[in-house]
Parts: sequence; structure tokens; C-alpha cells
Amino acid sequence: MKIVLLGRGHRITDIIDTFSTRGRQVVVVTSDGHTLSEIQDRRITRIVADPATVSFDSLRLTSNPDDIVVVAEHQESFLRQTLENLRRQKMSGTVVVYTPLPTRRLAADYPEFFFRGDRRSYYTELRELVRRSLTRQKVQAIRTILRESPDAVTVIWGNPDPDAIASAFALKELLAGETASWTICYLGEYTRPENLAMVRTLKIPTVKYAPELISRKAAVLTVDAQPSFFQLDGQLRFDVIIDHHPLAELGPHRFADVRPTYGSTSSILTEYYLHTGAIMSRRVATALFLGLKVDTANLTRNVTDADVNAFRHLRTRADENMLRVIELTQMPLSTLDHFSVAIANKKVARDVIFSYVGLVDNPDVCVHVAEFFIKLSGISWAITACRTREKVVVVFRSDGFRKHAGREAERLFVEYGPAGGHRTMARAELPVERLAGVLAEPTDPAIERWLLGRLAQRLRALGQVKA
Ligand SMILES: [Mn+2]
Repeated sequence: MKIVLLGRGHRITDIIDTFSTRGRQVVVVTSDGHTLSEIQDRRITRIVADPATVSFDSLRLTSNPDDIVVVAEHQESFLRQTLENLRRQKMSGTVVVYTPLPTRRLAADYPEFFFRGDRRSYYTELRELVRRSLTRQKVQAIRTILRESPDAVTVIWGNPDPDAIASAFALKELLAGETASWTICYLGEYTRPENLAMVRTLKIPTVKYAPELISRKAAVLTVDAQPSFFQLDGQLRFDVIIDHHPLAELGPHRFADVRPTYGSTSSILTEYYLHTGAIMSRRVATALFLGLKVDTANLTRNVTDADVNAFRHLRTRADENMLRVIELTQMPLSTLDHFSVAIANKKVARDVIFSYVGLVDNPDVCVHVAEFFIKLSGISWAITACRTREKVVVVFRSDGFRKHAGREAERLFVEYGPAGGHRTMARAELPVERLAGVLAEPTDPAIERWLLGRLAQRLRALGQVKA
């Protein structure tokens, strides 16, 4: 591969500096004395000729397809003459044009060449630099808050999920040096085995929230949540909030970084590392990669450029084996017993399958069964239901083709409790006491019969089956 530079000005010498040190053959064709005098490197072949008329054949510059011809010129008529000359001689390499002139018209007139206008480069570059600078300022602001506090506590709202766990862990690893101690705690429970596997495999210390954990002078942080999520009646005041949910009223705080367009909080934390040049450990990369994957369903929803960038960065740094161990840990062995009940108790009518599983400890079992059923050929609706001591849970899965599981779930059950979701997945949670009006007694057969009747109002195929 050879680089042929045509034209004049500082871009020529800049490009020489970039390429000549990498062992490339570099040839400069210019008639500009100043440009020539600026070229110090003896390895460069210098040809004094007018780029607008020079003959490549006579100079034995017959080009190969992988050659690069770079044209740098700031005067439009000279530039056009040079491009006409190149066009006439049918150079087979790639022609790239660097110029401060507006490039839109030029690109239309010479579609076979690539144009790189200074405006575009500066715009892209400045935007990127501003982004970096803003991130650095943000990390510095958090650093300042931590330095003023003897200890720090990150509070995870609800049941800890991979995005929240990863973000809390990454932030602590990034800034742990700024404060004497740092605790990560959570309000809810670990309900999913893969989340427990995540903290165990990656050795992320987390503890159950208790008010005593937070000393009077502690810096209090939350990630992947906002103060409005917490219903502790003003018990908690947050100093630092980092999140990607839709922005709500944040109340008093010292620092907030809320980016609703981002697919995950893990993507924000990835930028904190990238833009400050901090070294990211394999454990942090693995955690953030999981958080990003889970929140964006492997980059298939709610994704922006920042998420794709974060994904690219994290993928090669994450530990594949740890990832596999965590991702394969999805169900407790006891799930199998519920599967056998669900299969024995299934009702199939046309493309609809329904199964009531009865009393369970964890309603997630309905999700596993429904996700298995929806894969059966000929099935386009899978509905599973179960009950705990407090509520009846109905899980919907559909193929989403001319169907909207969320709307159906809402129409059918919203008068009894929260119900809704997306095209392909939905859920309803019905507190048992709110079913008192429709169930004489909340027994399993009565619940199953009522659910079937209710579902048949929208999924008519189910009208044919008996409880
Ligand atoms: Mn999230």
C-alpha cells in the first residue's frame, strides 16, 4: 500500500507525520515551495509537479486498488482542476479529499471520491471532546461529595437486578479511594437465582438495607433509580443520583446524572471509566456487560449509540466463563416440579395454551413455563397463572404478530390489580382480597375456573375448554 499526497498546506505535512512513521511508502506531489520546505523526513519521495496536470503514468505512479491518494487543497479552482486530472487518469486507489471548503457540492460533483471537510471533523471531534469533558466534571463532582463524607452507602431500590448491582459495584470500584468505607445495600430481596449468582461469582458485597447502615454524615447514593421510587417517607435523602429512567421530581440532592435515552445505567458507568481513562477490572466489565445486556435484551430494545459503544467496549473485557456461569443459573431445581404440574394441567385450544400452576413460593416460575410454552409450534399465546399467599399472578407471552399482550392483560385484569406490558410479554398481579367479589372462596379450582372464563372474553378459543 502506497500513500500519494497531492496539493499543499499543513494537512500534507500532518498526514506525512501520521503515515511515514508506520513504514508506509509515502509520495508527495506538490508545486508549493512552502509545503516542500516543511517536509523534513528523508524517507518521503518528493515530486515537484503541479497536481492539476501531473501525469501519474509518466511518474510511474500507477496505482494499486489498495493505494490511498490524499488531496489537500483550500482553493476551490485548484482543487477542482486536481480532481478533474485524477478523474481523467482513472486512478484505481481510494481518493480522499481534505479541505476547509464546504464539501456538499464537491461530493455531488465527484461522487467517486471521499470528502472530509474540516467543518464535519471539527464538529464530530468537538462534540466528542465536550462529552468527555462533561463526564470528567461529573465524576469530579461525585469525588468531591465523597471526600467530604467519612463513609458512603449506595441504596438499590427494590429487588436488586443486574443493571443496579453492576452500576453500584462499578461506581464503588471507581471511587472507593475517596472515602473510608462504602456499603452497597438493597431494599427488596434476591428473587432471581441469576442475580444471586452474579454477586457470588463476581464477589460483589451487598447487604440488606437497614436504617442503621446510614450514619449521619454518610454520603447516600442511588443508581438505576430515583428518589421518587423510594417510599420510605422521607427517611432517605440522596446526595448522588445516577439513573436512566424517565426523569421525575428529584427533590433535594447534590448531584444527579439522569439520562432517559440510555438503555442502561451500566452504559453511563462505562462512560465514567472510558472518559476518565480509569482502568476497568475484569469483574467490573463483566458486571456492566450483564447489566447492559439484561436491560436492553441484548441490545434489541431502547438502544442509543452510547449503549452500542459501551457494548463494544465491554464485550472484549468481560469474562466469558463467569458470564456463562451467571446466565445459566436461572431456575432453582424445584422449578421442575412446577413444570410437571403446568404440563399436566395445560389447556390447549387452537393457538392458545393456558395453565394454572397453583400455589408457588416465587411467581417467576410462571415466567419460565410461559416462555417454554410460547416456543411450541402452533402456539401464539401462552398464559400461565399461579398464586402466592397474597396474590394471583397471570403471565402472558405472545408472538406479537397482530397481538398486544400488554393491552389484553390490561383490558382483562386492570380492575383487579396492576396489569399491562408489551406486545409480546405482559403480567397481571391480582391481590387475593380484590377477588373476593368474584370468588366465593379463593381455592385453586375456583381461581382456575374464574381465570379461564375471564381470559375467554378476549381469547375466544379458550371458551371451548373446561377447567
Ligand atoms: Mn436499568
